[in-house]
Order: sequence, then structure tokens, then C-alpha cells
Amino acid sequence: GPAPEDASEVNKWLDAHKRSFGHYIDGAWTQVSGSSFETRNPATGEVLAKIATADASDVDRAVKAARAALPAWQALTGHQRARYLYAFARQVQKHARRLAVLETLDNGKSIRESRDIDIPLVARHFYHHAGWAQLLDEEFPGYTSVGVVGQIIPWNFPLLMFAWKVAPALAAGNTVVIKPAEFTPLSALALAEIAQEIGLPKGVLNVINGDGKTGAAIVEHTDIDKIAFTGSTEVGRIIRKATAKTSKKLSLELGGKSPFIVFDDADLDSTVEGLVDGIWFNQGQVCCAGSRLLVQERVAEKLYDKIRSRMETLRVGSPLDKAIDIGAIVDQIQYDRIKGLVETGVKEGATCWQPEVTMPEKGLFFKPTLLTNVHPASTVAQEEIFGPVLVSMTFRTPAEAVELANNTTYGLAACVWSENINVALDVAAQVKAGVVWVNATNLFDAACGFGGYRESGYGREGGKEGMYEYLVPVHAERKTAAKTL
Ligand code: TXE
Repeated sequence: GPAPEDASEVNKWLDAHKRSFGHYIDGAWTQVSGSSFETRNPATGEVLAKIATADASDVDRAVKAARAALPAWQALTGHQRARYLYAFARQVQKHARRLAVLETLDNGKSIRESRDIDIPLVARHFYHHAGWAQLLDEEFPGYTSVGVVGQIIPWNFPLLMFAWKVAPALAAGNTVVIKPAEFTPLSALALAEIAQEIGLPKGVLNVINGDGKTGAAIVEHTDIDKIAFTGSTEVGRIIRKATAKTSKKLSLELGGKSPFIVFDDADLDSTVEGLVDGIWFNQGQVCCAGSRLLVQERVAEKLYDKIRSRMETLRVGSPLDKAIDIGAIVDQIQYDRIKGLVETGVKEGATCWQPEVTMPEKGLFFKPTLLTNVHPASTVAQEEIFGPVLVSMTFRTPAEAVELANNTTYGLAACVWSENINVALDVAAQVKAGVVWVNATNLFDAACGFGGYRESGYGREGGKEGMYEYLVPVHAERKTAAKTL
């Protein structure tokens, strides 16, 4: 196969930072002192860098910097702010290779995905929102920025979630305090460096590190106007409670258990390719993963045969290997959680099948897994596994498919596979999900609002809908002032 991706540029970058990172507050890097944590490459176990942990006083300094930067940032025209977002996008493209390798080392995702999917989507997101910044006055008359925004993101798409949060916030004229996940802090720090390179005014974007305690300090800070969170449903609930004590605006993008519905007239070969993308993309660590296969009874065995033979061809291996399909699971905690849930599934009566694929000798690699004979009320049919594990159930009629599809507490995404467009559109309309794909899955675009219903959270990210999360109607006094100008 081709030579593995060269990581020397990233290693040089890490060495230049002495493999030790503080926070990026008020346009400057803080010293690493006090408590810290290590971030590892999950494919090798190697420590990549030491990262400072922000306590409540660090959070406070970041919020103060964001507050101080707010009036000048708000006072810029949308056009002026757009120039920074364009510059951001261009720098992401310029450093695409380094960012992709860094993301792969810290997260364990395949280089093919970080290079061809994550990084291009990050650039696209900044370009798209530069456009919104320019159109702010025309498209959102009577609206203004929310103010200082606190953002907490997960580890499954560290760079992309950074872009999803930061680009609309800045476009709308907010200033930001963002915390990447403790498993994957490095790429957000590389983007902080980009903010510095493009001369983004100090305090407009502050990046601080730490675990849930730091996250909680952001959520509880009294001078933050809005919280945007992507992560577990459990932490989402904690944040909902905490923000209820203040007047903070809130948007939540939480877990999912998205149905992948296959009718007996579907093109089964493309369905199988869709499944590879739906559940094995990013090792299944995707909030909208098509993790629940619902297949019409008559074709179930035929589809399972096709899935199993396709699974035999999936390549699990070093994320830097350009030819692999499945990389490493982000962390031991997540690995153990996946393993535990599969064991629970088997205990509850599911049949577990894994292919005879070659596995790396060390590192956090999990075999692609198919669970059949799953009871709709069982744990694995209800709980998000967040790993390369496909759970399957069968149905007989479209009505039964809809009932099964909606039979979880979630409502993030879904897809329907059928050659009969009437059936597909009819079923799609009845599934409770923020996005429904027909004969496709995992299609994302910066122009399209993404988000969930029910326990999957609320609020949308991307497109015009996403902009409203970072805007509020101008109060009467300001409106009058604007008119007299
Ligand atoms: O998530 P957490 P975890 C799901 C998925 C996964 C499970 C657990 O099922 O297996 O969640 O993952 C910060 N106040 N998803 O434990 O803890 C934390 O530091 C404020 C789905 O890693 O929710 C990190 O930055 N912040 C999901 C972020 O929250 C807190 C993506 C997410 O971590 C906090 C990730 C607190 N009390 C996991 N506690 C998706 N929707 O895509 C933690 N954090």
C-alpha cells in the first residue's frame, strides 16, 4: 500500500511548543503552571503533549477578556468581520495537512477522513459564515449579537465542532470562550494560533482547556450570555439545570440513536455502502451515526449476508495509514464503554458477529461489530453505543418501521432506503429527526441547519437557522437610535 502519512511536521510543531500548552486568553498564551493533564495518541498510547487545566479564575480571566473585546467587535460592520472569517478559512486551507495529521494523532481517526472530510468542512464552514457576516444587516434586520458566548465541544470532531461553534458566533458579532474536550485539545490550540496569525483582535476568541470541571465553571459563570454545548445527553441535562438559574441563552446538540431504515425494494448494494458510512465512519463515534438498522423482514437475511461480507473487507489499522477504514477509539473510557455495551447486548439475547480482520497488536482498536436478534426494548437498541457497532432489528410494514424508528428518546437523524420515492418520502416525514436522508447518509453542509429533537437537544447549527442561535432582537432603544442614524 501507499506510505503512511508523514507526521514529522506535526511533531516539529509540538516540539516547537515544548509539547506543553497553556490557554489562549486575550490574544496571548498563558504559562503552564498549576494542574495539567496529558493528551495521548489512542492508536499508540504515546503522550502527545501536556495541557494546562483551567480553574475558575482562568475561566474568569477569559470571560473578562471576551467582555472587554465585545464592544469593538460588535461595532465592526459585518463586512469587516467577514474579512477575519475569510482569513481564518484560508489559513485552515494553507495548514490543511498539518491540521489533518494533528487531528488524526490526537483523536485516532483515519487520515483519509481528517484530510478529505473534516478539514474541508472546517474551511467551508468559515467561508459560509463569512458570507452571513456580510449579509447581517440585510438578512437579520433588528437583530444583534448575544454577547459573550461560552462553548463546550466534544472529542469526536474536534476541529469541525470548533468551526461549527466559533464561525457563526464570530460572524454574528459575539466574542467567545471555548473549551475543547480533554481527550482532544490540540487542534483547537492550533486554531487559536491561526487566530493570532490572522490578527483577530485580542479577546475575541479565547481557548481554554480542562475537563468537565472547567466546563462547569464556564456554564456557571455569571457574565456569559449564552452557552452552546455539544456532548452527552447526561451532561446536557446538567447544563440545562445550571443555566436555568441564570438568564443564559442555550443550545444543545446531544446524543442520538439514529434509525437506518431499509425497505425490501432498496438497492441493497448501495445500502451496504451507506451503512459503511453510517456506522463505521469515525469508528461510529458520530452523534448522527446510523446505529440502528431497521430492515424489512423479507430482505433481512440477504442484507445481513451482504453486510457481513463487506465487513470482512474493512481495514482496521494505524490512523496514519492512508488505506485504512477504521482507526482507533478516542480513549480507554470510551473503549470500555463500547465493550461493556456489546457484552450487555449479548447478555440480553443479541447475536454478535465480528469479521476475521487483522487487528493492530496494541492501541484502542475495536472490531466492526454487527448485533442481530436485538429486542427493541433492550439496552443496545435504546442507548447510544458511540462505537463501530451496528444494531439490527426487522419490521414488516412501513407503519411498523416508523414506530420502531421513533421508539427511542432521541431524535437527531435518520435515513430511509427505498427505490419507491413515495414510500421513502412518506416514511421520512413521519420520523422524528432533525435531519432525514433518503438513499444517503451523513451528508453535511454548512448551509444546512443541523440539530435534534427530544433528548438529542435543541437549537440548530449551520445555515440561516444556525445564525439565530447567536443573535437576539435589538431592544427598542437601540432600534430607535439606529433609525435616527
Ligand atoms: O461526553 P461529555 P463524554 C456521547 C457518547 C459518548 C458519551 C460520553 O454516547 O459515549 O456521550 O462521552 C465537557 N459541565 N457523546 O463523557 O462528558 C467535556 O469536558 C460542562 C455524544 O466524553 O458530555 C467535553 O468538553 N461541561 C456527543 C464535553 O463536555 C462538561 C459527543 C463533552 O463531554 C461537563 C461526545 C459539565 N458538568 C459524546 N462534563 C455528540 N453529541 O456528538 C463534561 N463536560
